Amino acid sequence: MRPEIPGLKPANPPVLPAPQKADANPAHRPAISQSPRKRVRRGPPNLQIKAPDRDWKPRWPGDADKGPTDPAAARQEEKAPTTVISWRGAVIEPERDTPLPSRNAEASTKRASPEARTQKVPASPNQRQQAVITAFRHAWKGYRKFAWGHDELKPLSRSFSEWFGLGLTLIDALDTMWILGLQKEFKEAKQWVSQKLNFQKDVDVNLFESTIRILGSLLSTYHLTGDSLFLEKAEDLGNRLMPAFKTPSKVPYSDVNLGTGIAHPPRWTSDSSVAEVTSIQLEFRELSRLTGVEKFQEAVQEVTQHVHSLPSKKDGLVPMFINTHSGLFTHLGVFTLGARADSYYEYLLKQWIQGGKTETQLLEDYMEAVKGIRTHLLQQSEPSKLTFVGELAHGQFRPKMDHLVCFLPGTLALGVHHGLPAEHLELAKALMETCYQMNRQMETGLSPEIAHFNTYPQGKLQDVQVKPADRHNLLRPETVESLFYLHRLTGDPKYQDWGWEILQSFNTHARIPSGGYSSINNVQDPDRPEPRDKMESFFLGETLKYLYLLFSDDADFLSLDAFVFNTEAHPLPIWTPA
Ligand code: DMJ
Repeated sequence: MRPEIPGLKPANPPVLPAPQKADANPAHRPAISQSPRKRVRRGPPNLQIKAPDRDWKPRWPGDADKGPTDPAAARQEEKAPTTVISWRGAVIEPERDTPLPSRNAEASTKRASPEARTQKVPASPNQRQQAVITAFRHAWKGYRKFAWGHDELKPLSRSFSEWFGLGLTLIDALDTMWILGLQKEFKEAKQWVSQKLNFQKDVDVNLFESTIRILGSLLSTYHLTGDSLFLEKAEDLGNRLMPAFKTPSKVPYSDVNLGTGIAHPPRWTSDSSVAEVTSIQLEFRELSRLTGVEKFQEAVQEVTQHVHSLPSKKDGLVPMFINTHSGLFTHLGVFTLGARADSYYEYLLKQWIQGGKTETQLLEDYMEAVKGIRTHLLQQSEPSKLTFVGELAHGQFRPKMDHLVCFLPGTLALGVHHGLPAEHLELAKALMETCYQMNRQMETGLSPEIAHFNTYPQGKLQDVQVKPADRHNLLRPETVESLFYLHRLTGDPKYQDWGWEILQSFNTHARIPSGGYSSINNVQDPDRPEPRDKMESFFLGETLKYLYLLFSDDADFLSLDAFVFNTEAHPLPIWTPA
């Protein structure tokens, strides 16, 4: 039975289709001709690898026979204060050995699970969606020609860079191609996955990044296509990531070697980022549900439970680092919704949604965090009174907001779609306007990586100020991601218009004529935006996907009642409510 939360508006139950059924990127450390588009039939085929158990439920540590075994965790649990939610009274350069793809797509591999999530055939793309398809094809043209099978395109040098050596862009873009109806491109990419993708490789990968981008995309593509190839690859990767959890605290190390199974923290610390260890849950839980192998979800639920029990939060806000040995938060007293903490908040809500809104603790933590944001991090800028989310460092407020924080309006809106209070939508709308202005007030129309807000009336100063070190744009998705949710929630076409402006700006300032798009150094100089020679995989995995979905008026396509998007924009099914 689902626990009732007093005051919670009953939400539409997620509908399962009938049974056919802080980041660690180094960049953040510092046309195929378009033929007339045929109507593409999307939707899953038939078969089955292993049917997910429809009654499958996440197992929380302590649910059954086992509790936390780590003494530090146990100590912290003893001391942990009771979470109180008061919301409306509720308690609640590498090898160049990969050949170009063959023009012949391989024969279809065996088909998979009847439990793969079905999709209605979407309407034919409208004009704006066609423009996204054109942008995708241009990006793909560069990747295919100069970086095929490698991680990231360097569009200016017409080359590539490796991070994990796993064809990151190709994998991250798989479900986008499916969604955009790019059958030919999808088939070529699938052939590469089938023939070339090999996780038995002596390579260190970042647990979080490989989970959200690779595992997430493989699972999502499995659902959209019903093709067991993608689930097999996902399970192989999941197994190889598991050694990361073998730490004294069970809070995972940041890195793991896929070939040797040796996991380790970064060289300079034994800490992991809080966002990284708490934003792998959607994917590992889904992998368990699909395979019936519980160890994946057990490992991540243990982390969730442990982080839930930790002290040193501030009204639901978490520090940015956690030690893998002690299991305790470190670098205490600094609170941000930006890098290294961002998706912790996102995954509280999204796991609650994924699990059919049964795991009340997740909702409680989310609601408390939203309250904490309101209390400690919200201020208004001058002269336009834009509501922004700043940072708190040892009691001092800093009017600094990463573009990464622009995921928040979308997440708040998603919560409202699932029954959370309307006041969250009001906050979402205000923050959405701010994120739009972070783009609009720049000469290129593209947001800087970090904005500083002017909080005192000072002559002609604009609201958004940018420091020279922060004026780059990495083709990030967060603004358009939130525009997508805000449009779905409100139907207000202004959100589509704002997204359209941003797409134009990418085309004007980041498009490289020979193929691909590039991150740029200076969003304030439209004459010399200085391309940085890198196309991030999330430009194809997220940014263009969210733009395409934003421009659609079909709310049933990838319905928010049937799917929840992971933090890399890969849609995963919402489980049947209990
Ligand atoms: C993506 O990998 C994900 O959206 C992640 O949550 C944050 N960083 C990038 C995009 O900005």
